[in-house]
Amino acid sequence: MRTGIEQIRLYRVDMPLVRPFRTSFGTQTTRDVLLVEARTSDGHSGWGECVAMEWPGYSYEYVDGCVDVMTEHLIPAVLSTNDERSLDPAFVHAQLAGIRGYPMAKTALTTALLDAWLRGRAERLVDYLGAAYPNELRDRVPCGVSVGIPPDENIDSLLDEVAGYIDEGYLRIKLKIQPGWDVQAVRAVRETWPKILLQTDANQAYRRDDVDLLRAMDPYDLLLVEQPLPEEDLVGHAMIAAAIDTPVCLDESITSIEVAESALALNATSIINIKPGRIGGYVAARDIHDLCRDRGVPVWCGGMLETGIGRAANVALAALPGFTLPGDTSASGRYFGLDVTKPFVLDDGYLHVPQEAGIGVQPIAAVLEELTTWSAFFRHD
Ligand code: NPG
Repeated sequence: MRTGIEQIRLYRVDMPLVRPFRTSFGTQTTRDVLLVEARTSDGHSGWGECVAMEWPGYSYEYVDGCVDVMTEHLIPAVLSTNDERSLDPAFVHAQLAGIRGYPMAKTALTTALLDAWLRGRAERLVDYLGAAYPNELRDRVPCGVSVGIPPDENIDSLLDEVAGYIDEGYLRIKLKIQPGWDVQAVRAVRETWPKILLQTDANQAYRRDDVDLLRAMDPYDLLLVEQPLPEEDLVGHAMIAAAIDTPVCLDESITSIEVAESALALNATSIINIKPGRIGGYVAARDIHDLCRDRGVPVWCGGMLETGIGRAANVALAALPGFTLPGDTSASGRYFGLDVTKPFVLDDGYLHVPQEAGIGVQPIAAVLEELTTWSAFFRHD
């Protein structure tokens, strides 16, 4: 028999964060991470990470729901054959095409399968995604950091946290904002560091009527404001974009390449945050990158507090040439005391793209065992 999927394993891993992460949609103190392992009949293991949170605060997906849709629908669909086609990315895509939604669950599973397939071919994810740009792929990517709303809502606490990140070498600061925690935070950071690359992220916390609140941040030379309005409101984003000087960048709204096209056509966004988990995988992410590059629209790689598994794949994606802005691809130490993989370490503001085949990293078995709270496996009948 030629190589096929032998087994799919799910792991729930408890990863305490080094500090609480507060956004306009809630506070996270730990990550309940769902990892997927795809074992092949020729002995390779591929890995994918599900970026859903424990509760449906950022999107409708959440960890228990992802386990359910994987168990009941996604895994049976990809296990319906175990010949060599079962790992082929185009075949996998076709197998899942009839199941709507659940992009985070799909991304985790398809990344594990893609990683296994690439390992079998001794090919790196970055080379696979960037096949159209072989001479323009980078071997390191510039990194920004996303700074939550301080639990005490104190400007000095914010400045202390930002100072620490700047000392570590981060090249761009992103401040989480919401009405009541916006212009004063932006002003304080801008006055303390007049030259730092600075941007904001509202996670949908404003409404069309709040245009004056958003315009009040125009004097502070921001790279962009991310997702000010509810994700469905593309026209509202176009109105805001026309009314303020700071460029609008969409995140939550961009759920597919079709929405990306619509948002660009409406002038609802002039920059796009690409998160594979939000759009259903790394191939879809690459396609949005290619579209934006053709149109001269800058993109950057978002983050969802990933472990080294998701981070490795994000860093490979961010090595494509259209990723012209620093991403939310911070070092492992920004999130976790102990990562499940060899930690990603900041080098002069950059993370290095893994050099091994596939996503280029794998969990350290003893760490995975220590942190796993639940696991399950699935194979052909
Ligand atoms: O560095 O990974 C990171 C975090 C970047 O701010 C960040 N992520 O809204 O983009 C976001 C936010 C997020 C994190 C959203 C976790 C959902 C879950």
